[in-house]
Amino acid sequence: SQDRLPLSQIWPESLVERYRGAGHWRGETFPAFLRERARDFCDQIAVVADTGRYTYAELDKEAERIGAGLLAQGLTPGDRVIVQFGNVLEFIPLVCGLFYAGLIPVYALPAHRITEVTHFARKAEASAYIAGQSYGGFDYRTLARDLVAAVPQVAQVVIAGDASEFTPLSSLQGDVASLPQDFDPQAVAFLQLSGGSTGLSKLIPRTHDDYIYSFRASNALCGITQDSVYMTALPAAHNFPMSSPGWLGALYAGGRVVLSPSVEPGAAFALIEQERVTCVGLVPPLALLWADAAADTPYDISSLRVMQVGGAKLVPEAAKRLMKGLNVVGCQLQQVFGMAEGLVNYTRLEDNDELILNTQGCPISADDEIRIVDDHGQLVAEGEAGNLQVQGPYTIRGYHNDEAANANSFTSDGYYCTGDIVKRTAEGYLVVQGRANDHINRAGEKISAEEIEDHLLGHPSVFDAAVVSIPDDYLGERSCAFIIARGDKPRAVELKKWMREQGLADFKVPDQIVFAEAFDTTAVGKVSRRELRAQLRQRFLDDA
Ligand code: J2J
Repeated sequence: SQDRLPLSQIWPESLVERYRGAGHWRGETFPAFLRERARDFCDQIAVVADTGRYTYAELDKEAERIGAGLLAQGLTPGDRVIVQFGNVLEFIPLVCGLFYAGLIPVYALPAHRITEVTHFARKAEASAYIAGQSYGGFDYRTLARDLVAAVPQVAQVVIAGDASEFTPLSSLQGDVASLPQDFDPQAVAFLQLSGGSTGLSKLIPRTHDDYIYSFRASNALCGITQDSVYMTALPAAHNFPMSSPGWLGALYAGGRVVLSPSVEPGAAFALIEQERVTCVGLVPPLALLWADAAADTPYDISSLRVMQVGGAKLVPEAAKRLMKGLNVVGCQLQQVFGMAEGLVNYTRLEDNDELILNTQGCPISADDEIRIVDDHGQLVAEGEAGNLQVQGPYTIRGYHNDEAANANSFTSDGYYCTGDIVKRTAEGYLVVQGRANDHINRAGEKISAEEIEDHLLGHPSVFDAAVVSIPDDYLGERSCAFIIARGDKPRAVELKKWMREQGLADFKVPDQIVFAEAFDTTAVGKVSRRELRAQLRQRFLDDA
């Protein structure tokens, strides 16, 4: 069946026994826990968004309607369904409905465009695409039309809002008795997206057992209970606000999820006051923006107890400023260093300031096995920086349908090579030093240099291109494309406009374009792309 992991990606039996024995894997499944909460917390509010709210009982009913309706449309349990939504009310019951129907969500981000979504549809062999009519000024029906033309296997399109020629989400109806009853906790529940360190994003198969463990354990480390109100301000489909502990953690605890359509402090603070939000997860630039705005906001945000910051490095100086700002409103800072492939590290709420300011936390689980190795795979001395590798009860052992990536990203003994360079402190906390591969972390949005270079080379006036990350005060890193023109130099604004017209996520358009006469290839005859990128980056920084 399509929702089973291939044999090569299943955890070895000895680990399965260990994870079960330790109580990490409890045989829970998404449909089972959601139905249980619907019973236990029926009249409590589960989800709030700008257009309305659902109690747990209403969420359950709506999920049943959607799940049964999708099966009635001809989808079969195990089919992959691409979902692409912003932070809107429909997203949560839709995802729950897919779980109820045994359909496998593939989580596209709202910023993704036809190029990315086509890639996901092909890799996942998706049968359906479900999106909101529009979000952030973009009409997803146009994307849907291009997608079905490019990937005929996508036979169903369902749209929330004005669906045009497609099936309206609100019209779905089916026989609730058609929903499957038995779920395998070790089966794949959904496909998450990788940050895409090389080339296009890869698909990450997460099972019921492993993912539920990750947010159940996160709840305990982040103080999430049935009294918690968790705000999703980053895109709800991203792994951080979904599971660390995210909106799934909040639902698991019987708490309340508040979807903020905006990351702008004014709008978000109004929601925090209104819903008495207790916890929110942000990327560093937003966290700093919010902390500054908190100093003289007219809104009462005193309910906020924990602000989590992750997705990109929070440097100690920024952390200090942040902590000061948060202290004023009685809110704690928690650093989060995680990845959609699995491993998540947190500073603990009871940690001293020293650890919270200077480290990215320690792993969720005593069974997260961390190795820090040099470029030859040898363990580095304690306290030295090296490549972070991990295996554990919620870290994947292979990407979905991607042999080439698997050969590069996993060791022969099943560890995931994160691509992050880290140090470990005496306390066992990790400090992120950088990345091993060429990849730009633009305020938490990951961009592969290789992918952007490939796109740029498609332009008739681009002879060669090298994309590098440049330190940026606000974004942490920004992207800079060095370009050798073919014939007349194109104008930078035209190149950027052309990139957008290729149907690429906006955050991948280079922030800066610098024309070069030639790339230095003298050193080793034919310089590697990595070496070239490093040279260009250094030259740029020296000139600045
Ligand atoms: C430095 N780099 C970080 C941090 C992630 C929780 C939190 C974040 C993500 C996430 C996530 C970092 N300092 N605090 O999925 O559940 C960089 C690393 C990492 C990559 C993963 C979660 N937190 N990073 O950001 O899959 O390079 O997940 O390998 O998008 O982000 O990116 P992604």
